Amino acid sequence: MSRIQSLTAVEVLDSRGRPTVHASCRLASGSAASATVPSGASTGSAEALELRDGDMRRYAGFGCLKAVANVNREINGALAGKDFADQAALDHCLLDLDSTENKSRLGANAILAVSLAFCRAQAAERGIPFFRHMARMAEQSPRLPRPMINLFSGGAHGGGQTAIQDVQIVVPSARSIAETLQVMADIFRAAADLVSARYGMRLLTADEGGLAPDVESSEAMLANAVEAIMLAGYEPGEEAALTLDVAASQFHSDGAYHIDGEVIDRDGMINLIDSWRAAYPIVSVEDGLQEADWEGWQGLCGRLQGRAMVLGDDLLCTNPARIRQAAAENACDSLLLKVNQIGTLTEALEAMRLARGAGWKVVVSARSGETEDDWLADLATGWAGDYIKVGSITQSERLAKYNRLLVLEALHGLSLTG
Ligand code: 2PG
Ligand code: MG
Repeated sequence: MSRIQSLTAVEVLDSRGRPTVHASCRLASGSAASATVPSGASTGSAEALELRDGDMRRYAGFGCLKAVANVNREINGALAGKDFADQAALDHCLLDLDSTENKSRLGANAILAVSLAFCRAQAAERGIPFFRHMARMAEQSPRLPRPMINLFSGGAHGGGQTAIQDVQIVVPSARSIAETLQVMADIFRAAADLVSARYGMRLLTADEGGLAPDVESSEAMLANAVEAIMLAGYEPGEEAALTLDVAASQFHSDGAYHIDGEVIDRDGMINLIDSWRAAYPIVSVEDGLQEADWEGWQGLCGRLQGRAMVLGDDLLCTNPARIRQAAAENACDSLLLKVNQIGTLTEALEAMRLARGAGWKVVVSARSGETEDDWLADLATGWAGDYIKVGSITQSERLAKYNRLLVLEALHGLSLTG
């Protein structure tokens, strides 16, 4: 049993300079911990509600003072002095208190910040590292996830110069996090030189620290990525493969996809993705179709199955009900797990278990608006995610997570998944 003594929150800023919620949890035993929540730019419509103030005089309406006040007053008032056996007990209490379908009353940002801070405080109370506490909660042996690292960004993350949002690199042959990051640094440097020579671009980075050159087409991002891999001295596919976040909902309107000056339908989109897969070493395709096209996702999954992962982000929103539907309909074969899409650790763990039960892969993901907090690295390791997606190897809000993985690898004798 852990007794909460106090819960407090503060408005802090994320990597885009937008407010977010930082919460602290003090237990009666004297153990205490804090956590900060991230925020997305290309959000799925089924995500839990991030409570923003809407006061245009502060941070263009993005202020989080209401969410912060909800922690300091109502949540603290209801939970302080109470005992909780475990994370599930705490989270269910938060859900009951909010009592809405999508956490719109108290805000998923307020609720998740408390859920995470309590979890860390319990780990401290038990005197064990956070990843180990997460592993016990999930009844898993901890394992390091394989990073999917951002190289190029377009779409909502790169100022919209191309339709597709992110081209990432995985290093399938790497035996450690350290080796993965070293290979990735070589590829990033080669890519930076390449885009500077080809597009006259200075080294400016997108939301997640990836390069965002003014490419002529989405496919040019793929070709440039393969060229950068080779320039860095690696074998495309074997030593460095591509994963895409198409984020197709972002360029779907009026029943069609608007991509590279063309207007194409669902079948056109499936054919285009499959042609990319045939021409480039692509091992995973996230959000290849828009979030409401369940039938189309079945077609895409049928086409790519066994060749590349069909990864659901906006389609699933880490929502157990949507994951059940997707598994029943064969709409995808892997889950992008973003804790703030659903709003509590307990529900995120349920999402993870459902995905595993369906035989899916799980990619634990950060958001495009992040902070220096590194809890995601412990979660991905403790819950033994197959992959972790954090963004580029530039910018400290990204490196906080990679650096934590390096420390877990070096000091805790953990090894890389799969
Ligand atoms: C995504 C995420 C992370 P955002 O679409 O997968 O890259 O972006 O946080 O903007 O939703
Ligand atoms: Mg995505």
